[in-house]
Amino acid sequence: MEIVDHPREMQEVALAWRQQHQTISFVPTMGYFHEGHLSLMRYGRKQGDRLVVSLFVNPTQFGPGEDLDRYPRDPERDAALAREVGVDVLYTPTAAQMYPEGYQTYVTVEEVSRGLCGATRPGHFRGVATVVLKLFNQVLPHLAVFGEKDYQQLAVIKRMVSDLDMPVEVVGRPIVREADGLAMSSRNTYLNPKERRAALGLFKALTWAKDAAASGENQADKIVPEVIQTIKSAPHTRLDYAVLVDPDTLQSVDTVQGSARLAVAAWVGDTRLIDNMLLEVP
Ligand code: PAJ
Repeated sequence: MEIVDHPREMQEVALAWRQQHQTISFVPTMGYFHEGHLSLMRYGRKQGDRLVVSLFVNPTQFGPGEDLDRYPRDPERDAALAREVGVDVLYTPTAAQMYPEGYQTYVTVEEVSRGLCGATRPGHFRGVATVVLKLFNQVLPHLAVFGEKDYQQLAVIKRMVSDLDMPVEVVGRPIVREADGLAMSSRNTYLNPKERRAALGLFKALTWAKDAAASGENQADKIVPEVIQTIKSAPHTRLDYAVLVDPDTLQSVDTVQGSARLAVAAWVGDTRLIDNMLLEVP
């Protein structure tokens, strides 16, 4: 595995591969790898001749007062895990290389970015879309792999790629969970033992809703209030949102027509957690 830390060098490596007709899979990350990240890498490994993983804690997607400074980091462990998966290049640019002095270009995906996490974290998806577009231009992937854990992020990236005619295929992969159901996240490390137990409220609420839908309940006004109640009643927990949405547009729906996504976000202690689940009504 090679570690590349400069955008120009990354692009040269990618261009050389492309000249040899090799296909490039790409997994963008902010590091502190867990099984969720590794599952994306293993998928990317199988799909392409070459696999690039980027590790960059992107400052433009963090708002004032968010956790940019304390975001968990362990570059040596990450490099060892990436090597085990068979990553060809671990790409680790610095903020100064990504956003040199004078930098002023940003991408806004208007509507998909607006609700859900976009409402609580203004500017977040502008930062995400911008850095992902830059990374695509540096890594030149044929295939880019994202997790459904960040469901709105996946929808934003798909929209951007389609709107801007970008020659890359975007694939979303299932959420990887801890044994008890908590969605894996680098931010779970912020939780103390009491908060870690309380954090299960999100999964419990989503699972209840999935079961209710599977038993034929298709009305949002029957499902969502119960989900809100379950999350609110977990200790140390403050609800941000619980919304039933169309899987592509992320507009909220009143009725589950076949399938819909239930997306939730809550603070457990000071840690903001997100999760979501596919609801299917037979
Ligand atoms: P990060 O939070 O490090 O996540 C990197 C990728 O891993 C994302 O596609 C995310 O959806 C996926 N992922 C995280 N937890 C997962 C889980 N439990 N199961 C499956 N996939 C999971 O998302 C980002 O970084 C950044 O916003 C980024 C796209 C790199 C842009 O800066």
